[in-house]
Amino acid sequence: MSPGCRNVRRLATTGLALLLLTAAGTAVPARSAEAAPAPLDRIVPAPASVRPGGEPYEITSRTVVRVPPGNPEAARIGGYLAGLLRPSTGYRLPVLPGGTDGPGIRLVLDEDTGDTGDTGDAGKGDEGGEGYRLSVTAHAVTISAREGAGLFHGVQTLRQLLPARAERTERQPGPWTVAGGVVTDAPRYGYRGAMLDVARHFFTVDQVKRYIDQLALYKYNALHLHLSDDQGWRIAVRSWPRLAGHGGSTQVGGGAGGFYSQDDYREIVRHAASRYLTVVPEIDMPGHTNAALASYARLNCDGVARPLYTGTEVGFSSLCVAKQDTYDFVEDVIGELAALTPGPYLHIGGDEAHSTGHADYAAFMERVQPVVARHGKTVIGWHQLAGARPAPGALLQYWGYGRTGAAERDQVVSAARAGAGLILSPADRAYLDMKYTKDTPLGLQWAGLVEVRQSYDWDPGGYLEGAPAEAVAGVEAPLWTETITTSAQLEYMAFPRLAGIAELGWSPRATHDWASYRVRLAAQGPRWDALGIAHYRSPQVAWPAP
Ligand code: TNX
Repeated sequence: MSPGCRNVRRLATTGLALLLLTAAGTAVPARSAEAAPAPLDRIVPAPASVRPGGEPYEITSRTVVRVPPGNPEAARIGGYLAGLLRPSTGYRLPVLPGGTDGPGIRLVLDEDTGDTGDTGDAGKGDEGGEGYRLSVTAHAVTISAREGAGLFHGVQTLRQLLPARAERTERQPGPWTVAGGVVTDAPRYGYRGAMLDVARHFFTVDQVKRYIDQLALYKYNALHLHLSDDQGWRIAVRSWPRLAGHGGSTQVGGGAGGFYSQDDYREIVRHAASRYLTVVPEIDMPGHTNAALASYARLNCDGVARPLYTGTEVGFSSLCVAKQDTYDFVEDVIGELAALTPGPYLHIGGDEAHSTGHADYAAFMERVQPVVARHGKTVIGWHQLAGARPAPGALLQYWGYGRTGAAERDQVVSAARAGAGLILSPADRAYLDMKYTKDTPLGLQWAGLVEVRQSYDWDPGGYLEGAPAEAVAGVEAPLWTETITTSAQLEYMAFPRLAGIAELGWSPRATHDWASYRVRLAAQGPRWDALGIAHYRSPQVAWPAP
């Protein structure tokens, strides 16, 4: 063998083969450019701990997925993984129960996994069973977890360790190599949400499912659906049929709008559950209610139905706090929604109630919060709920930012000190509808311009000065849709910022580092391309050439 030839051999194993071979004009390799596996820590959100080393594992035509026998949930997760990889690899990847000592990709349920011990501020002891351990040797990839949620998150990690082309739906060249070593991982926070405003513009069940699949890739575990607002009512309520039938018949700009039947909603809940996300439904009250006030005259203090509204002003509508009809409505709507929703939370809005006097607002919330509790759910409200008396156990979703007044902030801090939980969605960081730069064609900018670094570089644990760190339940990235009408548009606003908020919710504080994040984030670009996810190619990130 000539020295030159040996040289090519050696380089082939380091992943430069394609480049050199084609530059030399000698051959077109059957294997792709990225022969070297991605480093074990090149994932988003950053894992709690990584110990690289040992031989890599290669997925081949003989690879099988092994799952614990007699466990339909693990079998389903195995099937999900195989289903992701079959189209691009072209391999059969059968899912086999048992034989978890054998070679292959192995899913293992194990009581002792999940407590990473070294995540420092994880603090919550992985109550949700979301932790996992991923171990890679030449023999096998083993994902172990205490519960299905952990296995599922481990599968997302494995996905990101494979080349981006693994996400494509047409057959791609190999190799499919995963770096050797061990990842031990568990979330910092138990609540990691994304909100979709389906009220300002309606999004179909399929569009919502697509977003759920995208959230799963970054280990989100909650989908908050903003189901009602001035411009539209999006969920069928049997006892008040005009809410959806009339209130759902338009949207911002005057389009046809739409609503989810109860079966549609169940399907969203089911799909979310299959991706280990819980659905948090929101009915915004007492403001943001024009669609309801247009549907039923008796909800108005003057007994006159309001016209439907298709503009983008806020703060002009209010339920009639003095009327019993209002509480009949609340009882029925919350009752039906609670019955449809397996998750623990029900969001009652409470923001921007500028047309409801303070005393009325407080009185309204005094009556409504117990209804939620009676139907077995925990209240979430926008942080203005701190201006009333948050029910025991309630979570306040903080959407303030630099310009939020001290009095308003102090009220939230006091409520947190008194036991309310916090979900952090600071508008100048976590709002996915804010423009990235002044040239962003979509979105708003009332909270400022939110570039990728601005969105990532803050700490949920210390954001609200004076609030106890234990009060922080997690983070949420809201996407309001006044300016957004298509999936491509919502993806463009969400990506890349969605990935950064996911990391703030999942990764230990000690891993927080813009320099490392931007490298890991850059590696997501080709993955989004492969998945057909529109995104903003921020100049703050050194994306690989398309
Ligand atoms: C404020 S944030 C709102 C929404 C708007 C959003 C636009 C919050 C609780 N209320 O009604 O859609 O700003 O960014």
